[in-house]
Amino acid sequence: MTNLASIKAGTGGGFHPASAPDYLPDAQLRDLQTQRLKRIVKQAYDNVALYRRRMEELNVTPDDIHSIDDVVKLPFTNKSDLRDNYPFGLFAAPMNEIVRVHASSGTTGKPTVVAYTREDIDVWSNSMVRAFACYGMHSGDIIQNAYGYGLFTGGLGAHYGGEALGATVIPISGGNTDRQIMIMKDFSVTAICCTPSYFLHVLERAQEMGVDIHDLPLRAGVFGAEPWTESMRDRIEAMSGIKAYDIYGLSEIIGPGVGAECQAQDGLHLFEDHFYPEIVNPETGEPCQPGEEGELVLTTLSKMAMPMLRYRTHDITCIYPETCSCGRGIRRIRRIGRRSDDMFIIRGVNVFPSQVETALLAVEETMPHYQIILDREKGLDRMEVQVEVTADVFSDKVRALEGLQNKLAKSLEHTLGIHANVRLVEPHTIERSQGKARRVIDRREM
Ligand code: DLL
Repeated sequence: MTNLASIKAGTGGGFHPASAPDYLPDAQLRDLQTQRLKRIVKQAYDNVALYRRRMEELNVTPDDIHSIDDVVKLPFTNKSDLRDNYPFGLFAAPMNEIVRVHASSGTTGKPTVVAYTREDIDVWSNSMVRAFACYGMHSGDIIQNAYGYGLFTGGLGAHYGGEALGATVIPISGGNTDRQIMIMKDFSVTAICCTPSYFLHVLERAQEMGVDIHDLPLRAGVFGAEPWTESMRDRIEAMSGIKAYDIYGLSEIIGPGVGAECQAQDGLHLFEDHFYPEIVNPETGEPCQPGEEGELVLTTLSKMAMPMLRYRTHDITCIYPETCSCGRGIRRIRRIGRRSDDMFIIRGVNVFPSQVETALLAVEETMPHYQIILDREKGLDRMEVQVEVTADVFSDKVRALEGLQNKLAKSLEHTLGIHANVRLVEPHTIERSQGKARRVIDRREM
């Protein structure tokens, strides 16, 4: 029998991560990183035309990699490289060694595809186990996994990690909030994995249903896939009595489990024996000073199916120079508050304004003046797209306007994979900018 009291207190259970590289002395960690970098650079150079070409341009071969510091000799990789080599052009392993693919969420345009060998899946699960261990989770925990299952990495990433931890995983996926609350209660769930905005919605719905989360054994939330803030954490913790932990990751690097907060809740530890971090100036690509804010660049040190050399994440953060009070030696990054590009995340789906534009302009009668307004209602993200239509259309019958509105909503849903409300506005309603158009107004309170 599981002892719920001990689980709620975060004690008991068998798993202890002391043997994980989290605690390695610095010199040993660097040795491990060096060995792995040499292997992965060779894998990339020998098997991926793009990497070989880029390295040749820089006059670098795998023989030039002597230590982890030599990572700076390597070329950068961008999201556009994945799109340009769609679908399998960056795979470094033969198809019969690739056991899984995932793809970026939400678009019917060309998604970015990522691949895993059996060994890569093990690296991923192991990173997730280390993340869960950071939160004080262990075998005996009952995990409600409300990240979406499918091409998105959230669902299966947390799922395999939870099983590898020895916990009990409930693969409920996202949505159907009333059922989520029923299961949370009836199955004595001790930890939940979902986006922080969705959990806020769960909390609000639970209140309406008369369920007080404080009375349940739930003690930890594993929240990520979108930016959130300290005030959001305070709100969640006060409303539920659980500890709300941050988890970071991106599909190109592996999925969730690239970094995780520990119980100190003061920055995210990066599992840097597998995902090597640099911070660069987002404009120039030059390295930042220690502790300085910039763009996070990651190199996968272990991923054989699809190595990523110096991947530009566009996520803005810094590396903390001090070591953590928890005793882990692996470095921490500050939580991600913003990106250096214009991508925004709504209900866990990554959206670029350019995709909205494409969807709008696919329909005649619209003008290229639009604005995206993001709001949060009862904890749920809402997206409204305001778009100017020609004067002719606007003076038309209501029926015609409704027809156009529906057409646009359908086009958006088809391109983005999520619903958006469309509001047609008269010509010249949307503010014209002097420089960069302000496409996105984010009114979501974090
Ligand atoms: O969102 C992987 C994931 C799943 C992470 C579940 C955590 C939990 P992508 O869909 O490829 O992968 O989106 C990656 O989401 O570059 C960040 O901009 C953003 N992001 C992910 N986690 C966080 C976080 C998954 N904890 C992109 N805080 C990343 C802020 C986050 N932003």
